[in-house]
Amino acid sequence: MKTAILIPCYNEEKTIGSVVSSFREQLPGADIYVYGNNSTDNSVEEAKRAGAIVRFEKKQGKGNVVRAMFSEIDADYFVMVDGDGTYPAERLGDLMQPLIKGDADMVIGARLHPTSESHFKWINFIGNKLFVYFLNFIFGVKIIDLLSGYRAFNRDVVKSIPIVSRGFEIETEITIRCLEHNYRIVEVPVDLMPRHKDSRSKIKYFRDGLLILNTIFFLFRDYKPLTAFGSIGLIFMSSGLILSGVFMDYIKADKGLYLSVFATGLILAGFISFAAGFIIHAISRRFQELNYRLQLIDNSAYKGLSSKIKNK
Ligand SMILES: Nc1nc2c(ncn2[C@@H]2O[C@H](COP(=O)(O)OP(=O)(O)OP(=O)(O)O)[C@@H](O)[C@H]2O)c(=O)[nH]1
Ligand SMILES: [Mg+2]
Repeated sequence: MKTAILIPCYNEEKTIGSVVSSFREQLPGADIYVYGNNSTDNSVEEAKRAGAIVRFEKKQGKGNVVRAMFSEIDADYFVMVDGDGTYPAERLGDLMQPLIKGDADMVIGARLHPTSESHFKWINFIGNKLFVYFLNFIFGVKIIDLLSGYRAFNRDVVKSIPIVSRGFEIETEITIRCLEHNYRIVEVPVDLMPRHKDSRSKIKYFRDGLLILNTIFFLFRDYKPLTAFGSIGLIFMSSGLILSGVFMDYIKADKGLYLSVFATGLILAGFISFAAGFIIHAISRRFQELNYRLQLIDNSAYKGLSSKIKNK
């Protein structure tokens, strides 16, 4: 069984070497990949020195790098971890166990688990909590840590979920796509360590926060169109009905022409939103079926290739 450790890293010269070595120590047989993503410090040299396979991706951003890694690298199991030395390599075995046993398709190293001792900056902690509550509320799920950068996947997940994120919204996208593809997600507690004192965070809170919210909204629209457009439709229709009910006497007395036009407009807009939800829902069902067939083709091609390699 082949495992690939994927380390997105941008200007992490202080820690990347020790991250590579500690994962090598945990799993000597694994291939460890670091993608040079226009780092301006010695990250690439440090990663090479520690024995990582170094490749390059010119498009800046964690999402761009993870997309390249997922499409270019092949293995049976994949582990993704940050290059800033904040995640414990010793937890690798616990992360991989549910995959190997066949109990999970993606395992998240949950820093927000009640038993974890994580050192968050207060702003990161609040942001993480808010986003995970919001996701759980609108998708009706119980995820503990939405934004953790420490995850393990089986090959199915890596080779079948589409990734369009460019930056820090990547973890949100991966989580929602796994939920919607019905992949089994298991979360194991990990402790988050503080960043190296001489290294800098790459997060821009406002921009990246908005991108994460955007990702949750748009994936909700794409995967649950009936709920999304149906809720909007319901809000419009009930506002129209309430408005016309409250001002009925006024409208009856022929004084509220604009009001009645507005209320009718709201009710019509509600109907249109409902109808759009139904249509998009039907189309997205067809795409899900297509996706499933493509996955079957890919899986059988991979199994064929693996057995050819074994027979050689
Ligand atoms: N390849 C690549 N990696 C990136 C980029 N931006 C951030 N990363 C890596 O993604 C990981 C997470 O970024 P961080 O800045 O640590 O963000 P964080 O973990 O959410 O927050 P802090 O650790 O508190 O700063 C680190 O390993 C970064 O080096 C990028 O543009 N390209
Ligand atoms: Mg970090």
